Amino acid sequence: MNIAPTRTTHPLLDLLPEVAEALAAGKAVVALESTIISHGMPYPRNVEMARGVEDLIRAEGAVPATIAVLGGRLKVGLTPDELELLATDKNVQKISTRDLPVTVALGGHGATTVASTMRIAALAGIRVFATGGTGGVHRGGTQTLDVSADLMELARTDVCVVSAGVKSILDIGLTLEYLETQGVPAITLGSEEFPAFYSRSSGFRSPLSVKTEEEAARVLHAKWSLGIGGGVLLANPVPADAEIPAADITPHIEQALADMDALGLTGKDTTPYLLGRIVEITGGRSLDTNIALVRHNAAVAARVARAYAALG
Ligand code: PSU
Ligand code: MN
Repeated sequence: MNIAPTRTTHPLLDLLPEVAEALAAGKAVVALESTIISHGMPYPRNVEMARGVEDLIRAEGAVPATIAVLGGRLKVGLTPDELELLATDKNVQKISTRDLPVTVALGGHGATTVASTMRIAALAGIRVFATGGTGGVHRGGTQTLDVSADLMELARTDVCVVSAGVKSILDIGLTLEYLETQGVPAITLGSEEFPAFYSRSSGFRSPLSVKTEEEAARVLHAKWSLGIGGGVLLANPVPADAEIPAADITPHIEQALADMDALGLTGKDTTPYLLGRIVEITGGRSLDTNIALVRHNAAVAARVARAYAALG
């Protein structure tokens, strides 16, 4: 198999041939982020998850494109060795939009967050992106101003992000308010309630909802046809058989937040710490849930991408 990267229109972009061919033919492509691999899950479950999700997207009739920065190049589609490097190399930094120009300029490696993955996906012409959870307004965000750059990117970059909603390590209500202000549709698939990542229920009504992936694709088409720039957050509740009910996960989240405060962590280190701590506290149960919901999001994203491609 020839897996040498193909350079497309943007001089910093390297696309795997599978991705380049699909994009040239107008076929469905689903972008995937890499911070979830390097900073979101422990080895080797992280790389198994990454490979499994790619296979699932292919089985749904779309082409996966896992995104990262390697040697300062924007990689759209990764080889098995590149996935392994992201999963194991402790020098790979978590890079958001702020960090992207530095990593490119200095020729470094970086695992991309939702925000920076959206940017690179948009440069490559990919409109649909699957992840686990997006960032949001952190608890206490009105004081700390810790608001994930994922929300700014949703406001300005034309990509649909499929996620399992917003974790209650964040302030879900403020996150939904922020998205409304920025004109970002937060749409839940198949439910009137906005989901809370580990749990199907958050206690917040979803601002908008659709019943099918086909309807979601029509929303994307309508939004961008109207000239309304920016992204769409498509929330996909965790499958019922994999969820951790809100009553069970809430005390564990509180514990993880208290442990984080005791350590004095702030900024970009908070989300990776909290995810890892919750895996420890739950004895691995949250990791099983995390993997199940990412897989579910990938399947949904593949179907949205196919429906969107069919709209022309
Ligand atoms: N939520 C998860 N898993 C993750 C992340 C969020 O359940 O891996 C990662 C994503 O890459 C997301 C980033 O874009 O954390 C948000 O970090 P911050 O809050 O620092 O913007
Ligand atoms: Mn932050």
